[in-house]
Amino acid sequence: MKVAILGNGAIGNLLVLKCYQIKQDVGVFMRSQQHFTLTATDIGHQAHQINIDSLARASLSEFNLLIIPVKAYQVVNALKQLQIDLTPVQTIVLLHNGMGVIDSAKALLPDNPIIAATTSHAAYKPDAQSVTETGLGVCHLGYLQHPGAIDSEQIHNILNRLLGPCTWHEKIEQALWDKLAINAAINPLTAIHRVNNGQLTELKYRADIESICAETVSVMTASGFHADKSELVEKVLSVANATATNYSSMYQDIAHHRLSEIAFINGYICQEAQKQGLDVPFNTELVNKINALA
Ligand code: KPL
Repeated sequence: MKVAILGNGAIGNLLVLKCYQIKQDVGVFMRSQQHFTLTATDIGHQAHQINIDSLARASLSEFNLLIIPVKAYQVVNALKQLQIDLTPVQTIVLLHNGMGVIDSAKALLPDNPIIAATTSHAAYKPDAQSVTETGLGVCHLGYLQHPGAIDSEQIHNILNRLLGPCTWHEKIEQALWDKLAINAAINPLTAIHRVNNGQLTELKYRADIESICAETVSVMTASGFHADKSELVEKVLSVANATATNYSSMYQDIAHHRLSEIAFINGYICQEAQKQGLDVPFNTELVNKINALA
């Protein structure tokens, strides 16, 4: 079983570390061919030096499983570029925050098994050649199309070992929405107020969290998904608490003047609200504020 990872973001590098720990051979594909030593510090503060030789696109077809842990806004472009070198027997895993790329991914790779995944495993990338595992989490996965490839059992096994504990879903969209609903409150508020996740549990942010969650729940419910406002507010506060010292990915993107995933988180809520004829003024304002900061 050959595993490949696209890109060297924080989660991509974390997956390289996990492969190294379970002695799974892994190929890494980057924008340019590079050779470097990744310093990967695990959750027990142990640093590992891992040699990375990024591969040429042409060798992509040798891999059974390709994990794509890039930002939501990079997924469609990445798939367009990979499309020609992929064969239909290769399983693709999409692993990013936010929603809104599923239809494009299916249209670009109509014959491949595609898995969507969402994880709370956390990592921080202090520089291009280092990664630090900052939190052990869980992973939710499910097929978007073509389950049951010949090697699916082995693929599940590897994903369970790399990203476990894993929950496999018949319908992954509910789990993707559940994660998006948490990100929709934590990510923009931490970026706008320049606070870490833990500070959001202060009472002064409660009204904003409640308003965002109320809108998210109304859109989820109208779109046919399960959602409950008090459960969601509780969940947001518990994730903020559990990741108290983390700076959210959106905080970091804005602080480093990088593109944020706002269009795929609160922007996605606005887009789905429009389809359902709902007004979501709080989410709209968050999108505008984050875009103004970018
Ligand atoms: O997923 C996250 C993110 O930062 O994008 C949370 C759960 C908010 C953890 O920081």
